[in-house]
Amino acid sequence: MKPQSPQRVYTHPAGGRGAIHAAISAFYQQRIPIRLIESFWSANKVNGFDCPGCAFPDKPGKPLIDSCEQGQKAIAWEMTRKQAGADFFEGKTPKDLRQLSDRALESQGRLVTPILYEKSSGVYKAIDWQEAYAIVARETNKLTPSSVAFYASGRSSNEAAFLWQLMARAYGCANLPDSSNFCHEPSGYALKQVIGVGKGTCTLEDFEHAQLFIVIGQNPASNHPRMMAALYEAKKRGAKVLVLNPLKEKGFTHFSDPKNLGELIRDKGIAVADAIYQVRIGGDLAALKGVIKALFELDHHASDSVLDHAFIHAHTMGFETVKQEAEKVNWESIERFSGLSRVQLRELAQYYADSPSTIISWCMGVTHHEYAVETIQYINNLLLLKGNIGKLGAGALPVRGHSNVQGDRTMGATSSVSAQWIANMEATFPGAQLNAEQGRDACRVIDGLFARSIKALFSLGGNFGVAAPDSPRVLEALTQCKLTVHITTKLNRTHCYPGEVALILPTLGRTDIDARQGVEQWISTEDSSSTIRRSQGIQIPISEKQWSEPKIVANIGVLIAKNADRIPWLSMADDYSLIRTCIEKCQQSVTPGFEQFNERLLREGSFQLPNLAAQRQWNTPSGRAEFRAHPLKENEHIRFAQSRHGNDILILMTLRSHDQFNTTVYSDDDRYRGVFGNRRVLLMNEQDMNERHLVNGNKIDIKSIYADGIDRCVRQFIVLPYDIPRGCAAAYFPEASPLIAASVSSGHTRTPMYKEVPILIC
Ligand SMILES: Nc1nc2c(c(=O)[nH]1)N[C@H]1C(S)=C(S)[C@@H](COP(=O)(O)OP(=O)(O)OC[C@H]3O[C@@H](n4cnc5c(=O)[nH]c(N)nc54)[C@H](O)[C@@H]3O)O[C@H]1N2
Ligand SMILES: Nc1nc2c(c(=O)[nH]1)N[C@H]1C(S)=C(S)[C@@H](COP(=O)(O)OP(=O)(O)OC[C@H]3O[C@@H](n4cnc5c(=O)[nH]c(N)nc54)[C@H](O)[C@@H]3O)O[C@H]1N2
Ligand SMILES: [Mo]
Repeated sequence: MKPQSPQRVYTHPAGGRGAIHAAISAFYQQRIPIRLIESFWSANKVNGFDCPGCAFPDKPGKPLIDSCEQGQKAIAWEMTRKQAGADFFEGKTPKDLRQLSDRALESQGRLVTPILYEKSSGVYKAIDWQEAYAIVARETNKLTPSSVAFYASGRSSNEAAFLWQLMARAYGCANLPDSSNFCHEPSGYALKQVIGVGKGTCTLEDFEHAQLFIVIGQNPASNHPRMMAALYEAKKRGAKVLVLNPLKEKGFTHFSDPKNLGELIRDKGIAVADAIYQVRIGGDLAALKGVIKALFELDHHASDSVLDHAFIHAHTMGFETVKQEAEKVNWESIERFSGLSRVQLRELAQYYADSPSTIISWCMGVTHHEYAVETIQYINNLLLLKGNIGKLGAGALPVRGHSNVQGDRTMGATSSVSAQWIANMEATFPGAQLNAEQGRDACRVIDGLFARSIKALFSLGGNFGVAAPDSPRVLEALTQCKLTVHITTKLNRTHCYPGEVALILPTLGRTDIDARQGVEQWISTEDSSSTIRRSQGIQIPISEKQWSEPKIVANIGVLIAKNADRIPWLSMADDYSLIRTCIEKCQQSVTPGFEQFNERLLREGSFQLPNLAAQRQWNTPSGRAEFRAHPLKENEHIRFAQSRHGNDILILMTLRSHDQFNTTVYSDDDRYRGVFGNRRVLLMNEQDMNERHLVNGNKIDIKSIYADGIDRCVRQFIVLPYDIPRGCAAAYFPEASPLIAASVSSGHTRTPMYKEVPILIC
């Protein structure tokens, strides 16, 4: 009998009718009352709320109806009127909750009351806020601060993130892991070293002027649809778009902007990419080296230089080392590592040479790798060679994930901050006792959980145990904790793995009205182009027992901080402008551009932080933008696996489908990739399947091979033939996450190698 396959051909364009249909279904599925649907148009508008989807910047004068399907799904998911109340939890054990799928857990709806779990009773139950705070304080104060970790996901506001790090440090703890550790950490680290700022240098204005876009390791049609729309507009005005990706993602081959009526009627779009280079997983460093080698060849042969020697001379250092490295590296190894031919890489170099202004963007296809930092510094090398930083229509664009992940960092919610930041906090809150150490990041917290030296996890949003590598082991380790405290909008799997004492605290989301003493509060966020925006909810919360993140954090802070009276916790909780005044003080000499933070947001709704690199001011030790040369190296973990199993090893990348937001899975379909009704699939090259005698629809088990010898396996996945380079495979996050070793991470930043997993099919 022929095995059943969830694969179907999707002939429609990405975007287009499908996007409108999916957005409408999301409103319907989440039972959003019709009268509230118009409020969706308040997303990213002055007096509206910041879209809780991705962090791609938005146009100030965008049309009334925004066509971002993904943003609308994220909003519908948050605005749902469904609720998981006291009745739902009453008498349930963690085992009961674990029976539910991830989707079923979140589909219960918004959390509306604090929930307590105690190992002694074995069940969850609803409690009131005062009791919840008293328990958190009692349990936290029993622990040594260094054994506690405070995790933040990137959905919170600047105000909540600021209080979060203040609370942790005032309690005596610097362990502040955040979702950036799992995400763009290598981008910030790599860029800070070479251009002096760890953020992207582009604005939306640059998007409108760029002549060439090189999009590396990113799937914007699914994860940053507003960027996809901007690429589509750029293409229509004649700009070129090149893609480096193992997959020919649908948005690049066939996309229609849902706002284009003609395309909507014809159900047809355009090919946005001029070329897609199907690089091998982990092959980008080699590919970039190839492009640079080809660029030097072109420069050598051209009568007019293709490089911007004036810029290189005036602004950079290290040019010679990169040039020598480009001469030294041979085409054979570039081709072997990248999986691309020299003809392809020379073609890419020619496009680049011909473009007067180029933006290079990247996302997780670059950062979730062993040599992420080296690769990003090569992206920078390529940009510097043609002076593509600090020029209109050009720049480096690490496209952030969560809507406020960049802002959380600017607010110091991270394990490693500058001495100036601590000094400013001490000056802002005289007499407060703050821990000034460098604490544990996410992977080091996971080490601590495994070693039992981390005994409590606080989390401001997120789904730590599922987002983490080695997720089954991390979830299990959480149950060994003394205390877990989650401030969250909805229920997720991490909450089903409680510590001995556990609290789940229901919070307001971005779309909810946050009234304090009768006055509506607003919060702020920062997007990928460093624009800070005011955000105000528009929906009456479904329960009076949902409290805002700043209020919850401040109420815990006042109970656990040392010298708590030196910080005006409760006044800040009642008036967020006080928090913003403190933020402004703490940003002095740390982040330029925070002057009159509160007043400007009140007056203007948004403003952009200056980016020194974009003004060609280099805050590096040398005072110049730096070229950095790195040799090509094998990924040692892949090499180890190959030394044991030879060519049977495939390299696996774990991806998002079109219908999920990280660990929140909206449906089992991934329509752009033609996969329907099942997420437990492995996308493979057809020849690799033939070699293993596999056919479309076969069920397989997958195990990963690492030197630590730990058994990591996922079962009953379905193999699907797919256009992917030989030796490479893809599966969805988080279904395939149990295969990923937490101990194996990028050398510089300890970002997990979510996209470079050596696997065997069995
Ligand atoms: N709707 C929606 N929006 C989101 C999210 C979501 O889950 N849903 N998540 C948000 C978050 S937190 C983030 S970080 C971003 C994630 O946004 P993306 O980075 O676009 O998401 P991934 O699915 O991880 O996709 C990575 C892409 O990199 C490619 N890739 C994998 N390995 C390699 C490689 O070695 N080289 C190259 N060149 N390409 C590679 C994959 O084929 C895929 O196209 O999106 C944000 N926005
Ligand atoms: N295998 C694999 N693993 C990965 C990745 C991968 O590509 N592959 N990607 C990694 C990346 S890039 C990231 S950023 C991480 C994401 O890791 P996390 O940020 O930890 O995970 P999310 O799924 O975004 O968190 C979703 C949860 O946040 C809560 N939430 C939603 N909105 C709010 C809010 O407004 N306030 C509060 N307090 N809570 C809220 C809800 O409970 C929801 O269930 O995952 C990482 N894990
Ligand atoms: Mo992310």
